[in-house]
Amino acid sequence: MAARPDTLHDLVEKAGHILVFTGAGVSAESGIATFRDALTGLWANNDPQQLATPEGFIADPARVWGWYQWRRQQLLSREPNAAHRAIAALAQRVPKVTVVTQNVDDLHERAGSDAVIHLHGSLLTTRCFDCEKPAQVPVDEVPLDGAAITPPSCGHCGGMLRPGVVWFGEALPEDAWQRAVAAAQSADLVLVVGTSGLVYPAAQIPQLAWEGGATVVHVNTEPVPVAAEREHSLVGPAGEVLAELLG
Ligand code: BJW
Repeated sequence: MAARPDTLHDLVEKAGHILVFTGAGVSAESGIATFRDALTGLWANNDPQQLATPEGFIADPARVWGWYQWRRQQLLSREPNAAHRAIAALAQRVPKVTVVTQNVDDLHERAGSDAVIHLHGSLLTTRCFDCEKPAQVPVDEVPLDGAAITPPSCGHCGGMLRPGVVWFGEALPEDAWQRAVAAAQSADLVLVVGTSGLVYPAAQIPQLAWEGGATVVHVNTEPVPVAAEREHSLVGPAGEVLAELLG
């Protein structure tokens, strides 16, 4: 449904609790690849089944570990963009803002958002594939290109270390999921920023909020089909659209 921008501005100004639900598109303007872009996405030249499943890790741990170490290294050189900053600044004006992200980067936190809920884990954490104890692994300073690197061994049980992210077929962290559901149930406005909405159960969050009476505003470079009342699509890069909407 189309809405006049001043109507949406009013919704932001009057909201008591805004839920910001983000995906890879919010970090695209920081130079971090999205997943499903046909040309530049992380899956364009990679099979998700081989890189983002426990089975893929077992089949070729060095390939998967090397890919994630390359992404960790890349993240360290990236900075939050205007979208992350606009979202962080929102907390100064609205009684309550909850940021729920599917992203495994830390750009919301570096922009100043507090208590960000990460549904798909973090690139910056590592744990044992077998005993699940956390471990600290520095990022190599030597430039990595995604080449295979044997994962380090767990100091407790000798198992292989793995990235602290959620792969396909794995459960989301229960506490993060419960907090995201609770936020969806109490928000009166949801900004859905830069996600294809294809991956479940995360994609249920905006729907749950809508069912609870919230207005849902999609911000995406592609138009998002909106069938319902209280649902709007704003088209454009997240940095620009959010600066306009929230500025
Ligand atoms: C811009 C922009 C700009 C670009 N500005 N916009 C129900 C039905 C069918 C299947 C399932 C189902 N329920 C579960 C499943 C299975 C599966 C699933 O959803 N599969 C689908 C592919 C069909 N889900 C799971 O397996 C989940 N686990 C689970 O269900 O467990 C059950 C269980 C319970 C109990 C015990 C055991 C199991 C886990 C899902 C984990 C997802 N993990 C990944 C990888 C994380 C690690 C890593 O980074 O490598 O998470 S996959 C990947 O997709 C990543 C993302 O967080 C996620 C979502 O992607 P996102 O963020 O939407 O990115 P894109 O690229 O898709 O979209 C970017 C968007 O931005 C686009 O729309 C652009 O247009 C836009 N954009 N530039 C604004 N500048």
